[in-house]
Amino acid sequence: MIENNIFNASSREHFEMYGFVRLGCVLKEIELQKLKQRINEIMLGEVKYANMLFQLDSENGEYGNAPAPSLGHESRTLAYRKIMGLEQDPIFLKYMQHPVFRAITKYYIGNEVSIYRAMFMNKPADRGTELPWHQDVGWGWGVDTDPTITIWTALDPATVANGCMQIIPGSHKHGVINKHHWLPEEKAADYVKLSEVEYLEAQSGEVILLHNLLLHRSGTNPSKTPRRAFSIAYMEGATKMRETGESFPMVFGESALRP
Ligand SMILES: O=C(O)CCC(=O)C(=O)O
Repeated sequence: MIENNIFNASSREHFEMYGFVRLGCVLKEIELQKLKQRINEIMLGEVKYANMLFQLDSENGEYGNAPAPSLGHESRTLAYRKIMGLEQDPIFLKYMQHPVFRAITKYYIGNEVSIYRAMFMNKPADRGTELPWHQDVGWGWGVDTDPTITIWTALDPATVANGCMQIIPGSHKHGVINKHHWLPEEKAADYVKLSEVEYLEAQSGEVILLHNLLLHRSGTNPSKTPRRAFSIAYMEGATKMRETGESFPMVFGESALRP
């Protein structure tokens, strides 16, 4: 197994115990700037890919009011809430295939690794949409395995003021609470104690490994600075959509995409 000073025995122990671990920054500042520049070019329609999904924020910040995502770029704005399909972009794909992420996915998944999603998650300045407490459950995603690994990277500093992620450390140990993803209202008091909520503030470029069953949420962004992030859900290469049998883009292994 590849050891490095970021993903090592002590980070694995922390991840297994708490359902998350901070891995620091794996990119040089100049490479981080390229990711930030590229996501802005994609939001502004200066770089286009046919199969990317774009979603705007909800008007009132409520999750249920967020508009449905549209396929392909529609409007020139830095206020997108979510963009999926970033593996189509060579700069993002190269980042997704970083050697540290290869070591992590090899350890927890194996040689052949696909992605459920390569997702830009944004809380635009003075906007943002509430994301309620949830786990990222394979059943809810419609896939035939239970993916466990998400690698989340802050592209801007994530703070309490601009809607950083909130988590319940150790909550992955409950297993699947609701196979449909969301923490049901009637169960919230059992699983979310305010004293246990941790605000996952992060520096620009900081990478956090998350267990998919870790309860997490995030709020809106009333501040004047955006909170951009990039989230990659890795899974076994053989994973398929339950209903259609469709498979997913490979990022590691024999038939991995190349930037
Ligand atoms: O970035 C956020 O606020 C939440 C992201 C998330 O839910 C995820 O990456 O699974």
